[in-house]
Amino acid sequence: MRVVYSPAHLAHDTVTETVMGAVIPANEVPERAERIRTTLEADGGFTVVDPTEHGRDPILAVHDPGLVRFVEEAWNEARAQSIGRPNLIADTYPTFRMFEGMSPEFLARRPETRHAAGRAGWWGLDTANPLLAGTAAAARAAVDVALTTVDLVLDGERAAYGLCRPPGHHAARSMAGGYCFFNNAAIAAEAIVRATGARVAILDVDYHHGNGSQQIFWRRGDVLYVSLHADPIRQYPFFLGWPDETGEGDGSGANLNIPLPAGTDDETYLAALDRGLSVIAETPGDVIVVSLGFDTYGHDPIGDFALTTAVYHECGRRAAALGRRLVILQEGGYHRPSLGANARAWLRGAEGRSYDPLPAAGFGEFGSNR
Ligand code: Q9C
Ligand code: ZN
Repeated sequence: MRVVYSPAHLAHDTVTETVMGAVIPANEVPERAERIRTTLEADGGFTVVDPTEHGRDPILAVHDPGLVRFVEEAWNEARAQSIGRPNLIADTYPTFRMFEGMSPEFLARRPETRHAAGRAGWWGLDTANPLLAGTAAAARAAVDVALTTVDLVLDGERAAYGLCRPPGHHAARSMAGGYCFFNNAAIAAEAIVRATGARVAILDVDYHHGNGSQQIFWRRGDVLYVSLHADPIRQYPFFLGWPDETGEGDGSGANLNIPLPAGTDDETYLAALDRGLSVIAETPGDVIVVSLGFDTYGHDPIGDFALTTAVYHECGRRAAALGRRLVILQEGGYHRPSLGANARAWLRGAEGRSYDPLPAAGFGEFGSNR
């Protein structure tokens, strides 16, 4: 299988994030993608290829131009405003309650502040997307990785894998958040719709609900969004991901949320996956965009599921068994020692290769995240 990878992600070299205000070592770090790449290279069955440049237009097909401008300008702007921090993290957000009573027309005329941290809040959901000197280039490269993966599949590959970093599924039309800047999977799905005229399904198996992907296609019947995720009653993104969110207008019935409890194990997960896959099978279309996360793993530091490496092989096998072509894009997954083995298992399953587990070398099953 072809693996699309760009080293541009290395310059999005996050060091810290905050949890409820406390500074902690970042979870979404360059080592994640490097672990996956090196494990796939060592397997021998994968070929790593460079992305090709696709420009801004496919990004603007799903995102507000203001968000794209913000990501491109923010770092230099923060420097120009003498905000001398290693990274830019917002602390003030325009929650909708601030505007209660104001008409949509009035609201649409609220000007964008020029303060760099204010802009980060205006275009952001939360504090989990630190912006650094290399962020804009990395976010652009992640989109090129996704679109090159689309090209490979539209040119005839049954399946291809885009090692996107930063991830994308929390980024909505006008909003970054949750380690995400541009929504790689949504941009890929939109590009497929435009190239083929056919319907596309997004299968989101990251541990978190992909609020951004859901929002972008909420009123769209041509892109089906199916997500398995931690129930928002206990987990980020808290405000979306509930099962009654099924889409509106043309998108009515084209959104399926399957929230899952803490401790979800392999068996429960596979039953939920089968439910999601059967809905995809009932919908016309030939390509599935997979938002692939490994924060469902039993040892993930921010998740609470109990999945094993072996089940990822079975998940990949079942996703491929629908007979559709797969554009597989990396989202989350934060237990660094296991990421390579988990990605390898999923992708080997999707390709119809045996599981053939790696010896437990490299990390103990109860090893640290380092
Ligand atoms: N700072 C993805 O998996 N909240 N994003 C984390 C700790 C945000 C996860 C709280 C989690 C975002 C792509
Ligand atoms: Zn996640």
